[in-house]
Amino acid sequence: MVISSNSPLRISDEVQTALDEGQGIVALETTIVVHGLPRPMNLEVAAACEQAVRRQGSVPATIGVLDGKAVVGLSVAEVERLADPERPAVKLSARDVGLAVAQSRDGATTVAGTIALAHVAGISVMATGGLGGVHREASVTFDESADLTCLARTPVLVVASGVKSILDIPATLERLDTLGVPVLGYRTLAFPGFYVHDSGEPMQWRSDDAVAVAKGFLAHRLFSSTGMLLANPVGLDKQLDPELHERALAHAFSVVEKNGITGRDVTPALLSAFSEFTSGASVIVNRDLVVANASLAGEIANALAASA
Ligand code: PSU
Ligand code: MN
Repeated sequence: MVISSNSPLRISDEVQTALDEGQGIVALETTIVVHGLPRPMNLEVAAACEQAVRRQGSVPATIGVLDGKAVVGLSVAEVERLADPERPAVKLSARDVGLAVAQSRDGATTVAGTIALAHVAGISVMATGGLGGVHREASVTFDESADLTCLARTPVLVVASGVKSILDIPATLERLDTLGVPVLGYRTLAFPGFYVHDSGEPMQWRSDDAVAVAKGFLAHRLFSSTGMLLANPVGLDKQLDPELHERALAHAFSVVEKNGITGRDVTPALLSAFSEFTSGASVIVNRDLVVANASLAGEIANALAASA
């Protein structure tokens, strides 16, 4: 794709070269950096993810909206600028990207926003920590992340450690089923619970190495236009103690209820109560799993490039 200099989409030179040469490329989101993790760990995680992708021989493409451009391949300095608390960047799902560009806003892209832009640029693999999903009170609020419907219309493979346990995990899996998005377990048939290795929900499919995942994704694309979720659990040695996880969850829900927190404030409140209750251990788990997912995505992108 030829993008003129005044195009609303900017692809970095490194990513453009990788596209031209058919190298493996991994898209990385910025919402997790700007809104999902505390400073200064957020910037460390962003850098570690890029490094993990490079170590697998692929090229990272960190995505966001900066100075009125949708950028595929933000530099380290640009990610820092996006995460600067002095310049609040808005959270951009797929539907928001165009308006953010038109109104010259800075924005961090969610999984949905990131895969939408990745696909436009010609990138088919993305890594993140947790996919958005169906919220527990969704039968009343209709709160379901646009990550799910976006994945249903965007042929990108997303590597994630399932969805956070503050969400309704069985309902999220049901929605992925309805939407025709396959869920493939990496070396497991137990759907991961983000902080914990096993959410208790089963999956139907597994692959045990990057080449098998790449083969599965390529075959899927012959028969379907949806994306795919690769569920890569946090290592057993790195997970949050499942018993502590259960107690932290109960605590976080009680804090939200006691304080009458509702709507968009619920998720941040739950996560901060969770982090406080686990003395920061939940944030460390979050860091470790995101970097592991970036590494696996790098390996898969490499395998896809080799089979092209
Ligand atoms: N899950 C996490 N950490 C995150 C997110 C999800 O464990 O930071 C972010 C991702 O960017 C995801 C987004 O795409 O939240 C989903 O937000 P919403 O539910 O508003 O669609
Ligand atoms: Mn929502």
